[in-house]
Amino acid sequence: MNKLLTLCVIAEPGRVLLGMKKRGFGAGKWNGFGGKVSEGESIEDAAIREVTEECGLVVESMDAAGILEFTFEGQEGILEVHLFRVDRWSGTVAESEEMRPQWFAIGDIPYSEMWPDDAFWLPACLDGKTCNGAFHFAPDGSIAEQTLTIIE
Ligand code: 6OG
Repeated sequence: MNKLLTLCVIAEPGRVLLGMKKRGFGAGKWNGFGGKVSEGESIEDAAIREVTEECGLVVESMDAAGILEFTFEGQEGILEVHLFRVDRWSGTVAESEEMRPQWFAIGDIPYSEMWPDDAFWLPACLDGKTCNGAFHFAPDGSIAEQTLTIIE
């Protein structure tokens, strides 16, 4: 069975909020905010909960922005990551034990310090498009195979 996760892209015109993952899976990389869907929890509720836990903001409005599947050579299982674009929120940005949030201008997104799939789908997501894809990672962390469909 696929492992269900969420990933929220918090953006306003010209900039995006990313978090430096401080521990666990993906530590040392900038990413959007999200995590595992708990048992009995809806995917949307998990997305909203993770944003508040990781960066202090309260989601006021978001749209579903696609589904990305990640697999890893030599490992069983599929990570099914549900993407959301958050365009309205309240509260103030706060560092958590898991993430150090920082705003980046759209032209300064640190792709070299992110999961390598991000460079393929994040620009389209920031443009309001829906991204559905699958990325298979080689043991060295590079992408061995990928498919990506971008819907306007
Ligand atoms: P926790 O394990 O911390 O949630 N995630 C990925 N994000 C990108 N951009 N690329 C990947 O390629 C990813 N694999 C997982 C989903 C992990 C968080 O990291 C995201 C979650 O938001 C492999 O609970």
